[in-house]
Amino acid sequence: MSALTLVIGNKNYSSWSLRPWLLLKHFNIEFDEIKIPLYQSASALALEQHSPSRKVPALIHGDLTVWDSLAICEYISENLLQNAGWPEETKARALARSISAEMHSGFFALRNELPMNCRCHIPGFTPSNAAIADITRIKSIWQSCLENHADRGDWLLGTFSIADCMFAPVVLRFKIYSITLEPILQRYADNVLAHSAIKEWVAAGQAESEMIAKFEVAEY
Ligand SMILES: N[C@@H](CCC(=O)N[C@@H](CS)C(=O)NCC(=O)O)C(=O)O
Repeated sequence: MSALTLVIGNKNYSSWSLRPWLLLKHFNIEFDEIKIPLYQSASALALEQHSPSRKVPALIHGDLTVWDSLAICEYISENLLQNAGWPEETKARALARSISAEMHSGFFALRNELPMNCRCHIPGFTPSNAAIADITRIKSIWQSCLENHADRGDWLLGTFSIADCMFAPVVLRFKIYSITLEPILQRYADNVLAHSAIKEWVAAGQAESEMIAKFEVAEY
């Protein structure tokens, strides 16, 4: 058993769980997983046992529990990666933190209307105006990050960072709901989708059998 355990929800649905999971996988950090299938009769008790917020993800490291996706990513970067979770350069690091925090605290319409569901593909989806505004803002963030850091690599800030983990579920949502992307953004999305850890997560999510009705968005 590893000293590190990440408590997650269903891989098919739990976008918050994916974020620190991807960070750990990308940097080849060994960890155990406890998966709590959400919104079932046993879920509340299991969540209460593992997470002070009664939500996933939570990270257990020895006798310490850290909860909430962004706090977990910060903890991993600081304590297990010698800060490699964030870009080294000050301005890029500030930008990475800003867009990660914006993702963490916003985009409610996108998150509500376009829930992550790895088993789904919805070709004719029409987002509301509020969701379109979220999508437009995300595209603009990606575009300016990619254009300004292309000399350092293919990720949002050039090198892979927590910002890519925070936006990875959005990449999946754009694919699931067939959101059209400009070529530079599509290249980024394809890069994320080609990541071995993302492929592993999606395959595991697709193999799950639990159904959560409110995340099963019908075509409309
Ligand atoms: N702000 C939290 C959000 C966590 C969250 O909402 N997790 C959902 C699953 S993706 C959850 O645990 N839902 C179970 C419940 O509310 O009962 C984070 O960033 O980790």
